[in-house]
Amino acid sequence: MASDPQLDLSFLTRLGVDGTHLSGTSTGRHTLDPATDADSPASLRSTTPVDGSLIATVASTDRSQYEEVVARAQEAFRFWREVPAPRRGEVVRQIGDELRAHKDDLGRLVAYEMGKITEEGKGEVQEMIDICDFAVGQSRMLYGKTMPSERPEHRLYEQWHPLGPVAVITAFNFPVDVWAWNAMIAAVCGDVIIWKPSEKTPLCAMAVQGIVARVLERNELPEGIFSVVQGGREVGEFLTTDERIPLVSATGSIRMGREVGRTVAVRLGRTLLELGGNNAIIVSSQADLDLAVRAIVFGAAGTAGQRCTTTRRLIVHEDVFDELRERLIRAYSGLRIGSPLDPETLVGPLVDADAARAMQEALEQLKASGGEVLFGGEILDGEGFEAGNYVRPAICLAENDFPIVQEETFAPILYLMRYRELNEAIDLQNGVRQGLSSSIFTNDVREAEAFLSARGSDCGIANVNIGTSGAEIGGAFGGEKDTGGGRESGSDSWKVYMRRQTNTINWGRTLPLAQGIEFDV
Ligand code: UN1
Repeated sequence: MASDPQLDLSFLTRLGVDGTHLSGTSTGRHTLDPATDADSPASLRSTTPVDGSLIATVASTDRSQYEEVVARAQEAFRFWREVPAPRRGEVVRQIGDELRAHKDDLGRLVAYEMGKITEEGKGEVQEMIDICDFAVGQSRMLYGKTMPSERPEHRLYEQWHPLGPVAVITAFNFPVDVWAWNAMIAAVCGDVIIWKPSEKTPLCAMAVQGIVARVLERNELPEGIFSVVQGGREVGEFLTTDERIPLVSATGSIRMGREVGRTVAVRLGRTLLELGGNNAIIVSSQADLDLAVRAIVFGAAGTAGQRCTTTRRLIVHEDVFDELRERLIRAYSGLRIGSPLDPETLVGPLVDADAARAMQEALEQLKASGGEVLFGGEILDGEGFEAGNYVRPAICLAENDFPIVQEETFAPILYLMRYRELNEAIDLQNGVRQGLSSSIFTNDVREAEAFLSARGSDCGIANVNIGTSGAEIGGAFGGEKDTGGGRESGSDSWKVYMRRQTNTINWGRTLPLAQGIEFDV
């Protein structure tokens, strides 16, 4: 393995995550000692999807370490909330600069630990840099409104204050970026952040924490503005049940989101949920098929189908159905599948062999419902594919109401279905429990506007002539229905990380009551 020139692992050293057994729990630059030894079941195993081999074990956070992390976070919050927001923005600007300096290495680590191709790994780091830039600007725009008071010599306005320690629970598929969406915005808002990354990608979080820690140190800022806890469900529950954490932002499956939502709701905390998608593209008879094919292949096969915005369903007008199907099969036949570290590769592995098996089960269920696999779907074997997690992206014929089509299978499976009238296509598009992303390909402005209107797509994201994945950070990101309703990243998502205070000031010499009430004493 080491003799393979593509497996130059020096980036691990440069990112400070080389070693065989690591402690991933940290507050700022302070790494808490491993609570467990490497063989303990409480250690996480970070394996690379490249060949399934072990990169390192990482100690899980135990209860006493967790208490230490929260104590430091609370202490840091008491300081950080008083720092002027533009000064907080300056710290985030420096984090953006550090990320720029480490973009290649961190992008490679993302590829190595999670399995997306290096180009997309670097794209993920670029998205972190973009959100840093956005957050710097936002730090000068935490606007509250001033309203006219109904009473004379009164001023009525609102202002926004930080919430406190915010938990950010992230998924393996975007192991660094989704943290940044949350953490960079929350940081300029004056919150402190406790991150629980996926158990499958602990090293990515450690590397990011190392980058952030340097900035904290240079600016002599307290430990605990940014912390990391590592572990599975139990560590997640430390956070969701903890009344000291006013907001839990969680990305992952619908099942996980329901649990997080329920647990946090019981203590009347807030959640920001970004859960599964089941995203469709409608291809009209008026579509530019050249554009559509490129967008569909990137959306459905890119990231090996492991984005929450992945295109899973294709709803095609019957007039262009046969042509589009053939063009897609041709495009899929040319997709280079291989190591995510090879610059020639377009489709990397699935995260692990379990995911490949889940894909096989989904295809079996599809066939049992009467669907058909038109292309691909198999697990690849042979040299380089020994780990059992490389698959050929699949194109299938399906009906929207097949049970498996209603599910999000985190793998590259594209379900094709046909339609005749646009309303029918929109009903199919909306006819799933999830509501994240959606698109239409059409050159007909009436069709496009109908799709975007109140009777159109019911998703949080609705696009025209671009695919379902690859959203920019400037917009609010998230979806409706079982996707959880949360909005992260751009637009006014910052408000989720703050508490709103309404202030009324009487600068007169009398005490008029609102609503004209007389109450003389
Ligand atoms: C995710 O899959 O959780 O829109 C996030 C996109 C990316 C983010 C996806 N910017 O595809």
